[in-house]
Amino acid sequence: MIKSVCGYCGVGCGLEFEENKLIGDVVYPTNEGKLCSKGISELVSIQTPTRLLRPQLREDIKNEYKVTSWENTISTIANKIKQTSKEKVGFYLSGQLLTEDYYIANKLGKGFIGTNNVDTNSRTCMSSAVSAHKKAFGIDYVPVRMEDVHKANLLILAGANTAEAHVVFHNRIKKAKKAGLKIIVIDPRFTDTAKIADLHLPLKPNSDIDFFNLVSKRIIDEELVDEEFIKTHVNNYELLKNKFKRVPITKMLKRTGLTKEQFEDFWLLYKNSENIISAWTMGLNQSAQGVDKNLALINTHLLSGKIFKEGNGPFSLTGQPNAMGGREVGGLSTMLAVHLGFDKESIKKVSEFWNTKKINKNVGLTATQMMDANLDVLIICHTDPVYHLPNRNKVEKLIQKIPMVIEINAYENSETSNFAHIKLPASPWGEKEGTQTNLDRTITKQEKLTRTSIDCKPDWEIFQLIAEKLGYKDEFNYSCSQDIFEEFQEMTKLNPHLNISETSYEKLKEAPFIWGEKIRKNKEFFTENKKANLYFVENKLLSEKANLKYPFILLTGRTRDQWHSGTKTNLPKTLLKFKELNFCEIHPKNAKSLNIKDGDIIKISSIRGEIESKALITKSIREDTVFIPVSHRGINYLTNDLLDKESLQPDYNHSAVKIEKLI
Ligand SMILES: Nc1nc2c(c(=O)[nH]1)N[C@H]1C(S)=C(S)[C@@H](COP(=O)(O)OP(=O)(O)OC[C@H]3O[C@@H](n4cnc5c(=O)[nH]c(N)nc54)[C@H](O)[C@@H]3O)O[C@H]1N2
Ligand SMILES: Nc1nc2c(c(=O)[nH]1)N[C@H]1C(S)=C(S)[C@@H](COP(=O)(O)OP(=O)(O)OC[C@H]3O[C@@H](n4cnc5c(=O)[nH]c(N)nc54)[C@H](O)[C@@H]3O)O[C@H]1N2
Ligand code: SF4
Ligand SMILES: [Mo]
Repeated sequence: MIKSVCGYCGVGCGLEFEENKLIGDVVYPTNEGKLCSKGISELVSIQTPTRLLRPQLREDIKNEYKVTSWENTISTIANKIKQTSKEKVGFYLSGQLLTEDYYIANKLGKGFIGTNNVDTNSRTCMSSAVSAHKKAFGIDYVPVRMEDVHKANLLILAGANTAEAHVVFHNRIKKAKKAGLKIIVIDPRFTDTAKIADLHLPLKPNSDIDFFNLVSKRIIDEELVDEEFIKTHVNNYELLKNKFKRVPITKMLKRTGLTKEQFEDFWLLYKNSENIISAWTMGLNQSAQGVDKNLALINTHLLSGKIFKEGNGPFSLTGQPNAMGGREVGGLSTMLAVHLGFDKESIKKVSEFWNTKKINKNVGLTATQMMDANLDVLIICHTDPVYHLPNRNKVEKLIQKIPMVIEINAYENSETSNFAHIKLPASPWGEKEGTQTNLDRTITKQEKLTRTSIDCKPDWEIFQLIAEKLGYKDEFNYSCSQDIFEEFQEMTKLNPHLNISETSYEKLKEAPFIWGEKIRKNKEFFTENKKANLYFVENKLLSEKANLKYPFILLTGRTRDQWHSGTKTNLPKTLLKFKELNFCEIHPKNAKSLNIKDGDIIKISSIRGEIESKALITKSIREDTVFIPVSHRGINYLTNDLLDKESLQPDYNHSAVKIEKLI
């Protein structure tokens, strides 16, 4: 029997593999033996005919790909990089990469090619939370663990649909509910998660800042502020107190679209709860004010002192399996490595550690900037930007201007593959080993369960080959992923709060390791004066607005059994019984006025593009919105490419669209 971990979502469920079968690991702390349909089907996805199995190359994207050798593709890439100025090279990585893969790519890009254009699809996912954590706590740190739901009295889920996106954690929430946990869901849609809520608040899209400001005001007005905690642990309270007090109730309530009664129902549950966790995901992060939305929520916990206590705290739920590990390594272009930035001292430390003089002192391009930056070489690994970036028609135009696009993927049917010149076959989950950090800082070892397909290589080996061809053989001299992990562990000592060096591959084979537990025990913040920062933020109403021509706001999100673009889950021979993947939720009133019936094929358009889908008429959606899941591969032809100005995360969820019936 081999123990491993699911490679899909941030819950990171433990698995056991025996005689070609996968089951949940009963003693694993996060899932206690449970798995969702995606975890159960991990093995199926390795055996599909859509696997990418050979390196392929073409000079022009109008041509067909031709199968070629590793030697040829790696030489072509290295030669091109040598001829290109370093600021014209970009690495587009993924929160689904293992820590070892991430580490190597970051070291190669930032340390040796000398470009900080090393970013990740986590930019579209977690970057607002990262920025807010750093502003409020002085460090990118999640102060809550999943097991805390059993100690909480109230769980607020804001813009998070755990029933479909963090399925096994959702089971745990249901268990806690049976033992008395109260649940409030704040989401414009009546989601599957809302079905288990004691209270659902269908607020207007993008009014979360107004809502949480009302909560902060009320905490202050009713003297529920934890004065002692504030005195020792929080900055700016006296300075901002009156700003919170002056928040205009009627105006803010109107903006949220909630009634006074709904807010009072919320408040009754809130003020009577000793221990409160507020968890959030894309409904807050993916916004033109994603960082501010995060801060508005975090404020409520700092004011009431409900943080760093069991069963309490602001809980950002990471989406991808290793988005957290990527942050630890330094996989964002706005960070250098191991939570260090681009200040002089950090650059010196990292340069010495890697024994390089090539590190550039300026932050690099973000994933959301790379397409529009006249790059000459773009290496895309374990992600599908043509599918996932907003305003796809524009992305398709821009990517065609990049002379060399390299795609490292384990499957051949990504949307990006239509725009790449070189495709390199990676070994997927099950054919490789390495580590990943889940949403509550738990580091787990993924094990190799079957042989690696002949011409496929683990992602780290592919970066190693490129490094060797560029002349960095000694600097990238690793014989296995353990070598890399150990170097990374050594590097984390440059930033001692990352106590990752306390574990080892041997120990991880037996049990997971949770980093940063001392931080919450010692109530440590990492700002200059070691206190957390309150920020007063206001809703600037930046998102695209519905108008006469495009009268609905499009919300987007997950479906339970599908993983994003579906290369691994939407398979012909899948064991999964899919929930519907392609639909557009429309309120019955709108359906009636547009003469649309359930199941009708409809056209949805925005100012940027159009797609077709199937009408699903439901009262679970607000009248001013429609919902299309990201399992519709064309979703981003519609979405707006407006970004949060600090995190540069897209405002995916708030694009104005219209609907027409197709005859
Ligand atoms: N409209 C809208 N757009 C969104 C979002 C939204 O909510 N709404 N969400 C955003 C968010 S949060 C995210 S995280 C992104 C996700 O967007 P993507 O990351 O583009 O989605 P995936 O389909 O998960 O892409 C992963 C790719 O990795 C490949 N792969 C699988 N295994 C391996 C491997 O072992 N090695 C390598 N090299 N490749 C492998 C898969 O075949 C697939 O092509 O989408 C973003 N886009
Ligand atoms: N089955 C499955 N699970 C997944 C994934 C997958 O592809 N498939 N992907 C993983 C990844 S990478 C991620 S990032 C997570 C995402 O996890 P979640 O964010 O929980 O999933 P979404 O379905 O994107 O849910 C976002 C919710 O925000 C709501 N929302 C939209 N706008 C607003 C707003 O302005 N305010 C509020 N309060 N809510 C709003 C939407 O209606 C939606 O219900 O899921 C992870 N888990
Ligand atoms: S909840 Fe997430 S980690 Fe657990 S089995 Fe499902 S997809 Fe995998
Ligand atoms: Mo994500």
